[in-house]
Amino acid sequence: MKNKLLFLGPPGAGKGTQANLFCKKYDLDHLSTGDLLREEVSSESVLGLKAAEIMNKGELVNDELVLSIVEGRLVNVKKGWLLDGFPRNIHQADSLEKLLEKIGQPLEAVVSLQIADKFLIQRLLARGREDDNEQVIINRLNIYRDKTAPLIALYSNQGILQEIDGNADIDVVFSCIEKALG
Ligand code: B4P
Repeated sequence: MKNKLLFLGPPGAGKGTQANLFCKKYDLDHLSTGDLLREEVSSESVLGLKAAEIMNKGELVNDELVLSIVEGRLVNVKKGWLLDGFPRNIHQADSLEKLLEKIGQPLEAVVSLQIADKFLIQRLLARGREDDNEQVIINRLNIYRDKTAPLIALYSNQGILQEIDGNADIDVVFSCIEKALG
């Protein structure tokens, strides 16, 4: 099973849900920039307060902050890893490539979870996190299309992209991912 992974997808596609299941079963280090940022927010640090304001508008947090969080974790990693929600734009993807080159652990596969907007909006409204209201969700979807979706072509050109239908039951999506990465 491949164990240097990245899960990509629009907000609510199930990246976090699937990454949790996958890391538990295959004992990987789960690196979710969303979770790490939310931890920073709960600590009420200066950076956390700044991040909260941006996240609650559905925008992307400053690249340098996110990169320093990821770098701090990846340089110490002792097992396989899964990046969830990072990179989210081309600049983050370039920086990731340099970092992985430095630590000699190239990305082995990228899972792109695909699902129509109407299902995403229903899921996120049902989840009801602070950044899950309709106006903010629409902003997050627009930013995804503009900044993050171009990464699909980037990884497809590198021959490491696996496209998975995210509009199915959680265990069905999970089996499809396992099959694609096996
Ligand atoms: P994230 O924490 O990454 O969250 P997300 O994209 O909204 O959700 P995800 O796709 O993980 O969905 P989930 O599994 O939870 O980002 C939040 C914010 O952090 C961003 O807007 C941004 O501000 C900031 N941020 C994060 N990373 C950043 C970066 N690299 N750079 C800059 N800023 C960054 O699933 C959603 C819901 O659907 C859940 O309730 C789940 O139970 C349900 N669900 C999942 N799979 C399902 C299925 N198959 N069927 C039915 N329901 C399902």
